[in-house]
Amino acid sequence: MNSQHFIELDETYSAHNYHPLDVVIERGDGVWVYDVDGKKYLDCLSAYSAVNQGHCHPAIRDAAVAQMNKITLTSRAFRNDQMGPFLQELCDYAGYEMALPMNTGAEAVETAVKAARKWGYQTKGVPDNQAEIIVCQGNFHGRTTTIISFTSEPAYRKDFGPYTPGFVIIPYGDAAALEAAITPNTVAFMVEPIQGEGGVVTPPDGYLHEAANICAKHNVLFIADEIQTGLGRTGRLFACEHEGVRPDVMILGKALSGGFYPVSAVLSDAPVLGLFQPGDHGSTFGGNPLGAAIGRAALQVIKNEDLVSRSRELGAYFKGRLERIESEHIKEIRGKGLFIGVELKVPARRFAEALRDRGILCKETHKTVLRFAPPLVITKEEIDWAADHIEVVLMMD
Ligand code: IF1
Repeated sequence: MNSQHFIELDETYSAHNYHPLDVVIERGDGVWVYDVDGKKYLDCLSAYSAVNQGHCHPAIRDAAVAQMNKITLTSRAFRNDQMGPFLQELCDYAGYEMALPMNTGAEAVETAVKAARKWGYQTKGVPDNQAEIIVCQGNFHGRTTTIISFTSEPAYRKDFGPYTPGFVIIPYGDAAALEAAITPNTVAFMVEPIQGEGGVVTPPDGYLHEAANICAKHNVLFIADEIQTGLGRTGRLFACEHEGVRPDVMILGKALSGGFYPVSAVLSDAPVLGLFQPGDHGSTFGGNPLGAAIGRAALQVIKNEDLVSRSRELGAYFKGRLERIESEHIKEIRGKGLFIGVELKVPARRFAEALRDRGILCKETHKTVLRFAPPLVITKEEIDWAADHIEVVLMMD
């Protein structure tokens, strides 16, 4: 079967809510993926940072298969022997008291919104239904109706109203704007430490630290959405660590499962997550034994293979190689660790297509930004190989 057959099926039967590059992937192994025609590509997107551990990591696969042979789903009506150990290992690693497991990133963001509002009403004393949450321009936190209510990207919200009230949008990277936006009803400030979809936008140095201090001063929860930046992607376990910030609430997803299965979680301490009572939140699949077993193995791989240091060192190397490219198309190179954005002065799509033809998969974001975020198991030699091709492609007219 050649690619065209599968492309035609997608075009006929799938809603057209994406505009993918026309490469039909059949299998993956580490940093490499293979299409249905047997052609091999270096994956520089990592499923938007969900496969930090590399595609089909054998240790995660073995844990998944072993768990599939035992039990996959119990629902939270009963307990299982995987969720508790998973959350203990996760909380120990991340430095929090408690966690609430969900599945997709958007569900975890919704969970954090509910947790912050509950804390606002029950602990801070905000009057009923008055809670406000501050978010940033250029944010991306998911696709649910509440989350798209506070996006600043028209395409993500148009024709999906009516919108959920209770959110205030301020400029990203501007701590003074945060302080000015806080009212007695503000329960939380939710922020991505580096904006992914926004185009790998890194805020000014000191911003996260200052924002966290402002939140503490005004009794406002600092919520970090580390769904994309967390678990090693930026060269630290969490991107907030670059500025020594420990968020009050941390949202994780994507690489929490190494890409095997949707696993997300909200982490915090008892004063916030301890407010949940039986019946006020839940999910059929959240905390299921298969997801939990996969999550345990996925975290173990990050530790065992020292992926955080790898990301820091190889990310600096990769960025250095890109910075040496003397292309007139390049406007700016941003990012930390293996989370790199190359902003061009021209639309990026044709460069992504040219790279695909040379066996490198990446995706343009915000029309002019090429994002390079390979699995953290990439080697220096593979980076050199990729950088050589990226250089040739960016030197095109
Ligand atoms: C799409 C972008 C990346 C996220 C952060 C929550 C979520 C995401 C910081 C929601 C998801 C995704 C989803 C995917 C494309 C993608 C993306 F380009 F749209 F922005 F990664 F950069 N917080 N990001 O990045 O997690 O519910 O999807 O599990 O929606 O098209 P999810």
